[in-house]
Amino acid sequence: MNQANVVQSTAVRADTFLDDVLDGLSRPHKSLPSKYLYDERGSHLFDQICELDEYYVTRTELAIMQRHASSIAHQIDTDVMLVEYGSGSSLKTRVLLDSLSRPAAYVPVDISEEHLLNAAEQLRLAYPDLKVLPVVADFTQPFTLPDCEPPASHVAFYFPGSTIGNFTPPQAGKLLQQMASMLGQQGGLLIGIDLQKDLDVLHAAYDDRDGVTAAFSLNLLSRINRELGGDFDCDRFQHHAVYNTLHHRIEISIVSLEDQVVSIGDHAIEFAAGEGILTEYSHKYTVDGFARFARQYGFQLHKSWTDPQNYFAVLHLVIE
Ligand code: AVI
Repeated sequence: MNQANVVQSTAVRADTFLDDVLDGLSRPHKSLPSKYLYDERGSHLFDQICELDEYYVTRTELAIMQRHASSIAHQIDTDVMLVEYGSGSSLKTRVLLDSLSRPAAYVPVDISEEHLLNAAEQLRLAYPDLKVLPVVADFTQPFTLPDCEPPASHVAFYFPGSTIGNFTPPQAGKLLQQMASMLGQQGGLLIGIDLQKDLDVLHAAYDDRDGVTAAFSLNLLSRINRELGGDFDCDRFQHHAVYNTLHHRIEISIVSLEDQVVSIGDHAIEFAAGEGILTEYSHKYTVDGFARFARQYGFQLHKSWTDPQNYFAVLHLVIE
């Protein structure tokens, strides 16, 4: 594809990986940013997670989108600039695009340029009449929306997958605030959120019997070994996923099975037996709770759709 069509918004800094890892592992409660779970192998493992019987999230959201496609598209309306937070490689995007009449442009936003451009190319082939204007950016930071001709009448943000759940409430609030300030008065946000449910269902979804989620977590240690010269022995660590009923979130950590010292380049990191590295939160909401939360940042719940089991919800929020 023509590189000139790509809007490069935020420079992506690779050299911060080491700083972030050393910073996270030197804290009293060790942690690592979840964005580093998604290297090539991690993304591949995440695709496998999405196919698992236990991981209801992906298929449930897709089913909601399929079942309510026309009603969802109706809220978003014609001449829209649809801006997706993510590369747009999922089936959900296509369900939405299939149902929209006359979108002015489709703008996928992703930090991974290669992944973004591949997905954009696939969409151009599938929708030859659609203007696809990819933006390479870290969407947790403000970015510039591309111009399109003729201009769109309004903007709709699409943030599927319950990815918002991986942010802490302050981070999610900051993102919603940024979205609200980028959207005009006519704009809206279509967002997927995972709902609170039976603990057994949640535990199985984040610690599946085939160990795919465990491999996804532990790949972060292998990535540190590969890219930063670490010497983690993955057999001496274990994936751990537990639901925190106070904060309504799955907390995923990698737990050291013994006292040990790990090197990353010249740095030595000590682990006590049972000590964890927090790698991910996955918050679970109620529709009302999320609507209340979003209201603090200028959004009002306009409409919501759920599945028959009430496992997942897609919300349309508009600027108040
Ligand atoms: C990407 N995100 C919505 C997933 C989730 O369900 O929170 C990440 C995940 N981590 C382990 N399994 C899935």
